Amino acid sequence: MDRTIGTMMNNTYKQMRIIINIFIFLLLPFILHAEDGHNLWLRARETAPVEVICSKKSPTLRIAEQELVQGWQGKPNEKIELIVKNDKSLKNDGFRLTTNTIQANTDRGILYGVFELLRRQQTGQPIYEQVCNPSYERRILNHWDNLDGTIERGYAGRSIFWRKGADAFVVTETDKQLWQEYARANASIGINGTVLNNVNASPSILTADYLKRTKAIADVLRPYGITTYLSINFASPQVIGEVKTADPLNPDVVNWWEKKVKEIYDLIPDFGGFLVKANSEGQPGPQDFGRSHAQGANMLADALSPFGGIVMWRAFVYNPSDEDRAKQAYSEFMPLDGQFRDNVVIQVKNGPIDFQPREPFSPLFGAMKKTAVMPELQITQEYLGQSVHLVFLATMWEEFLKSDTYRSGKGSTVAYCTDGSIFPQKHTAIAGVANIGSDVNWCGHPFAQANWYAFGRLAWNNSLSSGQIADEWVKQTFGGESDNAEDSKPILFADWQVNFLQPVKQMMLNSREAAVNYMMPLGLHHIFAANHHYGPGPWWAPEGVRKDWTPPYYHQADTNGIGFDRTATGSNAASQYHEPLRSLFSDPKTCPDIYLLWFHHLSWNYIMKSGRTLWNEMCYRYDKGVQQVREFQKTWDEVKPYVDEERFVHVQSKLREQAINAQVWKDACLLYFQQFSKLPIPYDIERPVNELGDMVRKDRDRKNQ
Ligand code: GCV
Repeated sequence: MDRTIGTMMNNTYKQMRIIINIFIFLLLPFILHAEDGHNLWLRARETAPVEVICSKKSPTLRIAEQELVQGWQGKPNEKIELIVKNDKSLKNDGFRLTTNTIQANTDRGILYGVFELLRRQQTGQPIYEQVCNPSYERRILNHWDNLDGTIERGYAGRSIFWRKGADAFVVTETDKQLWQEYARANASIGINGTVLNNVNASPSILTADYLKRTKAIADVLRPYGITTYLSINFASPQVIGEVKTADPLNPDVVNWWEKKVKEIYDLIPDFGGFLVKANSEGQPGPQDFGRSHAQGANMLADALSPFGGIVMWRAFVYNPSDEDRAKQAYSEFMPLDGQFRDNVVIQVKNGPIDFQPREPFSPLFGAMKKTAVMPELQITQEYLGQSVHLVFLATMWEEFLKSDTYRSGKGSTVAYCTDGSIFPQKHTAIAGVANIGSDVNWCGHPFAQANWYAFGRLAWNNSLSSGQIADEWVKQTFGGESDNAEDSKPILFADWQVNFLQPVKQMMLNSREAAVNYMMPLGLHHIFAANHHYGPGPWWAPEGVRKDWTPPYYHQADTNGIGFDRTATGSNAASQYHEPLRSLFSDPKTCPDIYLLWFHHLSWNYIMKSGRTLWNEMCYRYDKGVQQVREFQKTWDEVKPYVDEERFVHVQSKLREQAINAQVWKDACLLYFQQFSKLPIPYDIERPVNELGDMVRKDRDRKNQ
């Protein structure tokens, strides 16, 4: 549902404003300067004077005023009024935008309105009277940052919040500056919360020194509208308290958490609450004491409730049992529907396994009707080339949010099932696992910044298209000023649009499908080499390792065929979906090709919708993925005149590595699976250039290092 409601305004005047706006954007000169990417999509630009009127004063409003003054690109000397006033059509931090006013119920809303206005000026989008309400009440980053400064699945340096050593608890001016820049970037895209530490949480986070540092961070983030949350370890009362158990029904445990929560709120009065990974991958939880997830979550929820805090309780659970891993979260959480307090939100990963390049949506979405459910997306590219591959994730998230669950009839998309449109939930939220670290450009790969940006934009408006997000991001990140060392002639916008914006946008929009093609086409999943989740490892299955951590568990390749049978003849995970999906997924003839091997084990000679055999189709898809990356390289080389040297060279070298890796993926998977199919790789596609034995050996040697 598009939440922006265009209203009123004389049409001719409106059209004039649009034309003036676009005209101003078109006139912007392009002069190239070397850039290290630290300024993200908020790069300094040529601005005009503006007069800002605001009768109320607050730190957030002061920032809003400053942003307008520093970023104004509209008509010089225009007057803009910021009005904090109750308006029933505004939800949470929503705002009403007109050409000369920004009105909101909250100071945060004003700040978001300012950033929206500036974004429209910078990207040439029209400004007219509109109400813009956020899709989700809480739009939260999850940092998997450890207290020693490392980041689990982080590929862009060390934590910006935590470090070990003598100065672990010293808050420097440099720290504060970085936290402020981080907060500003988040505010500019509507993110309003952050969980500062890893879900694999150290109990120490709740000790005095860490809470003091958390307060220092929260104080810097607050004026930017960012609420602070922490991940907690369920066994904390036992580990750092004097309590003999962590049983959620034990009065001493309840008492310990109540006191701890009070201590936190004394330091941070607007603290958001806890994120909990319990009884998952070795983390402690209520089941250690024979209690359910609901009993564990509710105990924490009751402690937080007097202060307005919430619990985000993760549904990422799976045991080394015989039950298909894809089924386990649903099996465990569905019976608990209706048992959770209204300040508990169940945080569910987009897919039923684990952030794979492609998964169908988790069947929990829309199924839990009496419990608040929030999506968890992964911005850090754990399974999508980390900070080496250019993969724009907005297309994946758009596919996910627009997936129809059919739970309340046709059109019950994941977006509507989670944003309050269908089910009344006291709190709505969405989380993204951050890709941010201490690297100068924050995210490692210059294009990985686009994924942080896309998460924020979709969290604000879950109906935005990935095309629009890419368009905005490219304009703000590469448009505007530039200073081409080879040729200092100004670049015309029309020229830039055709020769840079369009091809780069297209490359971004194709990039996720390319990654799926060269890594795991046709519904294949989790066939990575051990643990690092980067390169291929369809062969990896050492003795003694949990079966559901090894690729053969997922691809099930044998001489008869390939794929995981999740129909009634297999694990029957398909039955967890609502009709018509259950039937659609269960029949290979109607199952979409993109999920075919997720739901079916099919013979190598199975005839696909394309008319090709499964084996041939697989070969073509792998090959296509490699060709797509080769095309990205050409695209990037061709846009050289329009990018500063620093970012051009950086991306060019990343794309070279991606092309090499894509080739390895194709060769490894095709040569490995060919041992079972015993069929030739179609003769019209490029031959493998790597030996299977070498790739397996390299993988083994790397692990032994
Ligand atoms: C934080 C996957 C990742 C783990 C991560 C886990 C989770 O298993 O590989 O690094 O742990 O998901 O989401 O809890």
